[in-house]
Amino acid sequence: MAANKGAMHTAVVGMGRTGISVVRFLLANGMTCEAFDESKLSLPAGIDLPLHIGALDGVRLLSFGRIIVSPGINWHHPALVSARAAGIPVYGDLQLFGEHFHGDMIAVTGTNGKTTTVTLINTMLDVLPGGIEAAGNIGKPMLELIDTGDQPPRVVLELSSFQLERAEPIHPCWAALLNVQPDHADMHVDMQAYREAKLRLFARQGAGDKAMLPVDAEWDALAGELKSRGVYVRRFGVGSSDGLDCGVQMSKDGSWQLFWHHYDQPYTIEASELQARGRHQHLNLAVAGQAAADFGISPAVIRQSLTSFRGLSHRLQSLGEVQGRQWFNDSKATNPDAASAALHSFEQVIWICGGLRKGLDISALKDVVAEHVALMLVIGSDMAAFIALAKLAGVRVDAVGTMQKAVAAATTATAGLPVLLSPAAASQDQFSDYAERGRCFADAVAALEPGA
Ligand code: UMA
Repeated sequence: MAANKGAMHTAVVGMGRTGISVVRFLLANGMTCEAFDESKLSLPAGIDLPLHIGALDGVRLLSFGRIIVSPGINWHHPALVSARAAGIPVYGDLQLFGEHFHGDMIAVTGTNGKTTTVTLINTMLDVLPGGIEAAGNIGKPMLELIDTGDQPPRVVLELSSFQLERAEPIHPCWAALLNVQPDHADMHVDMQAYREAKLRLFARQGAGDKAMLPVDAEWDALAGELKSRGVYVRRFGVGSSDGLDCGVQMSKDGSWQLFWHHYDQPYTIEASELQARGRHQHLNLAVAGQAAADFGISPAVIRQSLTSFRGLSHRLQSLGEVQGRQWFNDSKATNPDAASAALHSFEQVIWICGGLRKGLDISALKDVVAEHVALMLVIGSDMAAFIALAKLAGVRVDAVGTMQKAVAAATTATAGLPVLLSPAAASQDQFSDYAERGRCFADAVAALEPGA
């Protein structure tokens, strides 16, 4: 039974990074709360409040004035559904942030590429007076930026569909949608619901704001609607700098350049000057470059940032040459489209894949696997689907099970071929998260005899 039934006595559900930041924010602002989590854990030192461990108790939750839910807890959890039905406000940390933050908000969503884009925007806009802070799905809970009362003048938020679905729409002055590709089928009712959650990013934009959308026709209607509200709409993709705001332009001789616009003037970077690998990465770079230009960052600073960027850890990250072949860690590829983008970056590759499929259909990878994969080494729990994919694509497969066995098996495969870990699946069946999975891969590669 809740000890305090004040109107704004809050139940904070989920005690991971988000939940802890919510509790700290509420306590710092003189509000009372109690903590809930379905896993056995304890609260960090210095946080003293009732902690309820175990399956969420829908009846107990009804005694609170509001419920703040972490992004990783299913929005359709029966306890949350019944609380909403009873008229109790239920929302996530983004709503609290939107209500309390007063500076400029830049926000990026999309299935893939968010962290790279946000990291680059954060780096480039840091030269502005007062700098900038990055938060959200990138790993730093957004309320940590404002729980002391001091606020940065501007923030760049990486927002997941989970964060967007459980908050009243926020109002970013600059917002980008990078892509919407199948993911999180275990958490959203269907693909439409997933897409709608992402589009909430633009719901409050109006005159004076900027929105960045892919050039694909499926986004034309949204672009038209935003323009009718006075939003300045930018489009990115692969095409000409005459028709697009930023992206990658192909020349007749087969060379290509990355481009963005500073006012009406196009600026380009030759492919050979870039260190980041993969077309999907280059588009993220272009979007970040355009964001920086829109905030007045000079072309020289943008050029320097984009050409020196080598990619983030676990995102098509080169581990160098060991035993006569290149090794690439793309552990962050937790869905089929992310893995597809990585596979397209190689002619032929030994592909380490598998994990938790999150209810997604991976058979659509058939063509890219048939064209770019010489051998599939499958790890993790959802093996059957990956073995079926190998059969569909007509590619040799070995269900090795663990990362160590996958790395060992890769060393005995066709000489010289690069090895790519790009799982197309989540990691939590064998690891705490994608980063631990990537580190496990890197450690196994580092443990190989260098020249054997
Ligand atoms: N929990 C329950 N019941 C559940 C699920 C979780 O009680 O059904 C509890 C867990 O026991 C745990 C806590 O909830 O104690 C974890 O909450 P959480 O999963 O929301 O994790 P946080 O640590 O708060 O991290 C969240 C984001 N996690 C998810 O969206 C799953 C982090 O994104 C984000 O960096 C962080 O907030 C700060 O904003 C991670 C992520 O995987 C990187 N995001 C997904 C992705 O990128 O694909 C969307």
